[in-house]
Amino acid sequence: MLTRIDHVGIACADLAASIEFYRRTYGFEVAHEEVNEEQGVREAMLRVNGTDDGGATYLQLLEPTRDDSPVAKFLARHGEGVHHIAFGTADVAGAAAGIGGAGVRVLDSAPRRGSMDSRIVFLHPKDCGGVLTELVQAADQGRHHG
Ligand code: CMX
Ligand code: CO
Repeated sequence: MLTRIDHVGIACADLAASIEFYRRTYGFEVAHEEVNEEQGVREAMLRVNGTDDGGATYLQLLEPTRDDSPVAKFLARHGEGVHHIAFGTADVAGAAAGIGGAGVRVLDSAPRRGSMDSRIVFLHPKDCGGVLTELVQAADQGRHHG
């Protein structure tokens, strides 16, 4: 079951400049920054809402670390902009199996590591109405779901 929007991923050419835009324009602050070599991104998570409703929602600003990465390819084709949307779940493997069983291509055969030690899988944008979609299980979620 998908229970919330975890984050919206935004492709940007210059991470520091994007962080500064979101700080200056909206007052959002960086909650976390990391490099994920597997995904080929340097990223910043900006918290939009807190944990009152059981899970925070973030903007994920993404700058590519290498030219053959998904975000570099996206920037070359489309320029900066919204790259993907991510739904939160307490059971990412179960959610991916259910959605894959309904005919949507699941791009990761097993969950990979995402921001802040979350577990993530991607769904093909061509099977999701043109929206690259990510499923996220936060590090502190789903301990009792196996
Ligand atoms: N949103 C919507 N459509 C997209 C897209 C995106 N982000 N990226 C690619 N597409 C579309 C392209 O526009 C293209 O469509 P057309 O053929 O109609 O022009 C088609 O998909 C193929 O595009 P491509 O540039 O050839 O890209 P690839 O097929 O090589 O890769 C994808 C696309 C989705 C399989 C790849 O980007 C992927 O595996 N993404 C998942 C991993 C990822 O994005 N990691 C970075 C984020 C990490 C994180 O969130 O933590
Ligand atoms: Co993401």
